[in-house]
Amino acid sequence: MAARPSKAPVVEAGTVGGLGKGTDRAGRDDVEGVIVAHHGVAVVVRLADGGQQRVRVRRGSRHVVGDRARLSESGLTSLPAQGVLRRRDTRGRVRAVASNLDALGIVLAPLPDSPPGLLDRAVVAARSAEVEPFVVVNKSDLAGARDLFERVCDLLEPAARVFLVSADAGQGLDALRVYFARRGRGVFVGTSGVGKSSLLNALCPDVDLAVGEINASSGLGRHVTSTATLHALASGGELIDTPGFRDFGPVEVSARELSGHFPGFEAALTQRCRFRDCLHRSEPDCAVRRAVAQGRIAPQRHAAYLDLLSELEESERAERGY
Ligand SMILES: Nc1nc2c(ncn2[C@@H]2O[C@H](COP(=O)(O)OP(=O)(O)O)[C@@H](O)[C@H]2O)c(=O)[nH]1
Ligand SMILES: [Mg+2]
Ligand SMILES: [Zn+2]
Repeated sequence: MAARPSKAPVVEAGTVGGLGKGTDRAGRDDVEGVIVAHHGVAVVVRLADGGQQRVRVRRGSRHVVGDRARLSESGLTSLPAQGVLRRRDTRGRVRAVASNLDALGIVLAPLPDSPPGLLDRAVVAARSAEVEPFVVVNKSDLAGARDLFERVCDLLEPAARVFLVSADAGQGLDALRVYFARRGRGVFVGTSGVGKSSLLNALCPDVDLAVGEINASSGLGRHVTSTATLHALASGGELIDTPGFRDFGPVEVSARELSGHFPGFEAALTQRCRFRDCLHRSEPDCAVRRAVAQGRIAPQRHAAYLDLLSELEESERAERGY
């Protein structure tokens, strides 16, 4: 997929066009902008005046789409960011994929089914990064969509917004547009085939992403040249597209913090457990286990929490080397 951030001309670093007014080429006036595309060896910076500038960067540089960055004679410097979405790459290294996010949209559909735990992981990852999670149940035209929507609402509302839409039929999208206009910058995650690219196309018609492109190529996204691109929505807000983004573990949350972010535990945890560091596994006088016993938390939800907890403990042990 090629990045198409090109309402304004893209200019190679070292030329004058596209730079902010009054910029001094001797470097006395640095310019600031937002990184709107990342192509490995180059990034595209959107400047305050709407112009764009392409800047060469070292391969493996830490610039992330969504970063505010300062451009000077000495190169590009990303400023500290919040709301950073991270994942592990194929070699197990933690990588930032998008920054300064306000919202993380988890896309689900009746078909294809999403891997078990994806929704929980994504919600935990978002909350631990202080990004607001929301859910888009796509393909409302297919049987099973309403059931899925209702299940997700039971699980997440009122803690998170849930939308039922059809990207292909253009249904339910206005509510999503209003949400983006209010929240700001978002990103979609979800398993391949649920309709992330279709949603982006429907919300930003200028973008024209190849739908199904990753499915069609056996190389699982090897043909994708950019790691991410940022697009402005005509109705307000922004969307970052991260091709090939499929599943992720909550890479930053500790086993201790997990329950505080786990969907469905919010009400139970307004009460205290006997132990302040309770992991809600088998400790006595535990608020979560009490909620399970009283039917306020489904046993399957507790089991899902325990699975994720064990997984986190496992990776914490692996990182400490024992
Ligand atoms: N029935 C139906 N199919 C959809 C809808 N939205 C997307 N699709 C189809 O789902 C397939 C995968 O969509 P795509 O956007 O590539 O998914 P991605 O892998 O998550 O980016 C494509 O064949 C789309 O046409 C929808 O609302 N209803
Ligand atoms: Mg896609
Ligand atoms: Zn407890």
